[in-house]
Amino acid sequence: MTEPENNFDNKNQITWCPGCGNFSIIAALKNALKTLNYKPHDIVLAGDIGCSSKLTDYVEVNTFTGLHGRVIPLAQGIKLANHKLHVIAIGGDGGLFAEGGNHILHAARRNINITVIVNDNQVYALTKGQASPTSEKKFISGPTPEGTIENPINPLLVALASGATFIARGWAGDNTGLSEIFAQAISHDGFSIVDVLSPCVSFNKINTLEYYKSRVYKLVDDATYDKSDLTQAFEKVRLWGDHIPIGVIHEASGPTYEKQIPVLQKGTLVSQNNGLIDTEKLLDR
Ligand SMILES: Cc1ncc(C[n+]2csc(CCOP(=O)(O)OP(=O)(O)O)c2C)c(N)n1
Ligand code: SF4
Ligand SMILES: [Mg+2]
Repeated sequence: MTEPENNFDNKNQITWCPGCGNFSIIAALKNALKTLNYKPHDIVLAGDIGCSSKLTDYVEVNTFTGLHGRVIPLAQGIKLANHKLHVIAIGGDGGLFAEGGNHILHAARRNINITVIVNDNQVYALTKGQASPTSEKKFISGPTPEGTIENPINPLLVALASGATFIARGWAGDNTGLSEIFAQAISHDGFSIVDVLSPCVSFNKINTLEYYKSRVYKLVDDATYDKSDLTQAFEKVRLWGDHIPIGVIHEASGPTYEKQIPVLQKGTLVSQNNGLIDTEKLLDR
């Protein structure tokens, strides 16, 4: 008997604002999971806190939500407990690049096989629009009425410099392209990060869909671009302004963290424990 088609849909009521970039991200993600022919029980979506992380409520897979900024440690813990699972961490630019900014450096240098998807709306959206680490300089918000005086960070440059073996930039306005990027990121054997330029229609009136429409171009259309070449990747990832490349910027291979841990070669930790861990003994120690 063939299994019924799975769309990863559930019945939870979606509470995002109409026009929010999260709609494109969730559609692209479900489509990527379908393309990869993954089953819901093989996937864990780990969420941060924020509008973006509500996505975990709307996809019919295993989910777990932690504290703001801590989704990467959470995802790594899940991966190490059961490395057979496909683990995807979802969060926003605030949680992932401010509160939890340090975690990207270490997950990237470890090359642990998880995928990080960032809804980069360049604002702390859930808390009503404060400037985030990727907000453009002079961004006006409640706490910065005269505009921010800090420069934004380039998160993919940071990830690349930390040793990430897969980095990509997506755009919510290109849903098909986004889905292809997600599929490549999730099937990559190692740490992958996709930074998605995504509109927050309620609190970011600068970086709208229209703003990016005239600026983005697809790297796949550039036949001379070699994503395995680190020098080219460093050049491309720094481009910003009138011409912003989207697509896979860098992909390389290397041993994953999990494959270098001897005990994991005997099977998953959960299977070795029969799913039972004596917490009393652990606490006594
Ligand atoms: C440690 C901590 N700091 C602050 C908050 C309050 N807080 C909750 S959501 C949020 C904004 C989230 O922004 P972002 O991560 O960019 O996600 P978005 O809502 O934009 O998708 C903040 C500041 C919190 N919950 N925990
Ligand atoms: S506040 Fe912004 S990010 Fe949050 S749901 Fe509305 S449009 Fe989306
Ligand atoms: Mg945000």
